[in-house]
Amino acid sequence: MIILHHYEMSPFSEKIRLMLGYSGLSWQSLVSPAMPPRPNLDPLTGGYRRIPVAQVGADLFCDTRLISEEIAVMTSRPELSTLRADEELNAYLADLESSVFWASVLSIPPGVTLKKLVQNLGPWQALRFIRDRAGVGRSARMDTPSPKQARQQFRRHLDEMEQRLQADFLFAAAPCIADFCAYHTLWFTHIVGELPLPPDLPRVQAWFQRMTAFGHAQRDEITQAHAFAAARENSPRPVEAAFALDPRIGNRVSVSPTDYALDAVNGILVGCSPTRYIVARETDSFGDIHVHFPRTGFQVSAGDD
Ligand SMILES: N[C@@H](CCC(=O)N[C@@H](CS)C(=O)NCC(=O)O)C(=O)O
Repeated sequence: MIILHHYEMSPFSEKIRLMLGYSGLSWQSLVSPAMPPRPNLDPLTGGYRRIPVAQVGADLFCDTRLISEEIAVMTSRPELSTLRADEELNAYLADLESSVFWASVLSIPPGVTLKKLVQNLGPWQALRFIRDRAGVGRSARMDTPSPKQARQQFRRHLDEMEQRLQADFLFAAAPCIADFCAYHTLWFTHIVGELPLPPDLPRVQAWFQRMTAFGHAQRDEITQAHAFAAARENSPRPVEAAFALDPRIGNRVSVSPTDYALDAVNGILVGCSPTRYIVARETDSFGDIHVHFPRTGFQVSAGDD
């Protein structure tokens, strides 16, 4: 059973929750704090700071790109994976995951963000959250737009979606990974940010309702103890022989994102496929853990000995 470490207001988590709904895959939910420290997760991943993370036993999957790939395999729905994506789709996804995502976040009026944070976290934690995210912003290796530019950019994106929506979904009559990547940014501005769906974009509105209707499938809340027991009582799944050919296999490495929230995970590189890195961590509490990262957006460097 897949465990999703997530929090309610997280747009990237919403992408995965909706994919689980679309696939009809029951899942276990462990709600993480909205900022580090994350006692439910840090001991498992060894320091990856982003949300969501998926867990199956002693395997941890970081980044929604890889979580989507896992759901695609588990549910035989290749349309949820980027593996078959052509150049056009890949370029569209890259834009959605970076500039459109930041345009959506920065479009939301600061007063609404503050209100939601205080409602969800209380005043003291809301303040901590703002300081935490300011720190993430300062260490980021990417440019973000001003709020005015963000609103214009997000509106241009929605106009382009309206044009693109000639069928029920963005690329065809059935949804694919792009629909889920586009959904979570609009979910964030509309549901979390309380901005109305533009009334002059009827296809975008209908698409949003169609996507929302997938729901979140059967979600069962679990405790940290349950997630830890799953890690302790299982071994990582075997690494395919074809993933053990890279000359760096067996080296101590450090894997980190290349754009923002740059915290690295250290361990031994045990797998390297065209799309993922697998890092083994030997832990006192759980035994061996494998942490999986997509190659896209992550870098591997020599780790500390
Ligand atoms: N590329 C990542 C992005 C994930 C991401 O940025 N998540 C946000 C929350 S929605 C995050 O982790 N922010 C920093 C944090 O929560 O500590 C993915 O697809 O999973």
